Amino acid sequence: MAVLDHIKEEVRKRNPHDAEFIQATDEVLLSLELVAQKHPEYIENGIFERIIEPERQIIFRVPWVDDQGKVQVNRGFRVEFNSAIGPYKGGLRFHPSVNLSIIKFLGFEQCFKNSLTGLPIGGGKGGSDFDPKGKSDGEIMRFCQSFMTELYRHIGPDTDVPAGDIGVGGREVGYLFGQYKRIRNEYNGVLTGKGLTFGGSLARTEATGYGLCYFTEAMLNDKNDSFQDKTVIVSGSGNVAIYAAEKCMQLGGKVVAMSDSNGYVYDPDGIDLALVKEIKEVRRARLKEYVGVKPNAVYTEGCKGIWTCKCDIALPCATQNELDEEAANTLISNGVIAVCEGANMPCTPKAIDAFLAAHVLYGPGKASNAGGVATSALEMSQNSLRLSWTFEEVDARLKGIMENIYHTCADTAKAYDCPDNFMVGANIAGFEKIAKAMMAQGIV
Ligand code: NDP
Ligand code: 2IT
Repeated sequence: MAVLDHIKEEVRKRNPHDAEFIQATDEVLLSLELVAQKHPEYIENGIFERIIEPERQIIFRVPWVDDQGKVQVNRGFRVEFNSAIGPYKGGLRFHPSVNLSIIKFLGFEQCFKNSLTGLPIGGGKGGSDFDPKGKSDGEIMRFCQSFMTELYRHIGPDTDVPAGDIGVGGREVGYLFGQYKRIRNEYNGVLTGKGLTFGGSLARTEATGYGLCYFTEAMLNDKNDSFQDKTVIVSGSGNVAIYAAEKCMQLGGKVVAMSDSNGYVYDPDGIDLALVKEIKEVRRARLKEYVGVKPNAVYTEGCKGIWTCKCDIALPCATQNELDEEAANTLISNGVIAVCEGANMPCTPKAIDAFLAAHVLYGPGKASNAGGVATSALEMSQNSLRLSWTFEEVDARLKGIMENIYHTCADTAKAYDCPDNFMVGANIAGFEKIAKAMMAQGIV
């Protein structure tokens, strides 16, 4: 029996309905077996039991009034997972599928990701089952104001610093910030992803997608390869996907397919990103409209089919469990050489096993998508300094951080006799910094 099996059992006993949380903790605990065998002091000090239990979980009612004058009620969450290495830090997700399991899995992943950035940020996540689709700006504003009217008491620039995630972008962060400032009468860096006129950082919008490509490029360079002339699939067409596609093209790759939750477009001429931005960012419309403008492109209903498009590199940037074993096997038989996660936990455990077995380079999200939160931490630094850095300066720091994360994962994987297993490398390297800080701070 593995040393950490009883912890896995404990997770199941305590969280019987939380499939995503169990999936995320199982993966990390499996990697940490190797650490547990080497470090009995972590077992003696209950580090594993403590690291899988959130420090605080907040659930609250969010009442608001829609444009028809009808009262609506949603559920709000903030899971403050681990503050050993810094204030809780992580995004807010507004999507009808949001529940406690999803927020806990995201908060758990965030702890290791934030640790890997090398910056002083702990892990947390929040959100609501509110569906922003089809809502007016007024409805979004009233919802955000109601959400913050409860959340404000739990957060602060040195306590817990939320940001965006699915369904939460610049517009929502603006409304949330306005309400926080009004209630607290304080102007500070309590949120990141803010607008550039009120404390936001240049390059934060681009950071997750750009960072994903910097990580992928570092991984490919290590094998004497690069994005140059590669065919690439990017799933999703939101914040992460759009800027992943943009950087990929700048690095010489050709993106041929993108998706939204309804379906995907395949464009043999290469995706027209200006058109995708116009459809998704400006008009908040459906990706299907792409083919109305680009007759050579094909739209197919259903987002899962995107993985049947032939590619060298796949960048899943939509949501959890969007790429399963069947999709992985299709990608492998089509000759994929690298899969890097822009989304959180987009590949199922069986898909990951398939990639590792086939020696496909696999970049786990907690490493490869850490550029967003890393740049959020740079936004916090700029807010504390009360100044702003140039785009080039932030982008250069982001690139350095992503290359460093790649090498940390690769070196750690080697040190634990699992060369090229960046999942094991990321889980162990992320864990080690948190565990050392927890050991030093006593049983808290
Ligand atoms: P957005 O809301 O900007 O975009 C999400 C995209 O994914 C949309 O194209 C959306 O399609 C699609 N999508 C969402 N849910 C589903 C679903 N259930 N099935 C199929 N498609 C879906 O979010 P982000 O780009 O910010 O986030 C994407 C992923 O990246 C998430 O996993 C997030 O946790 C992760 N991430 C985000 C970071 C950030 O800085 N924003 C940082 C690190 C990770 P549709 O438009 O139809 O809803
Ligand atoms: O999953 C993530 O890392 C994010 N959604 C970004 C979090 C942040 O605080 O910038």
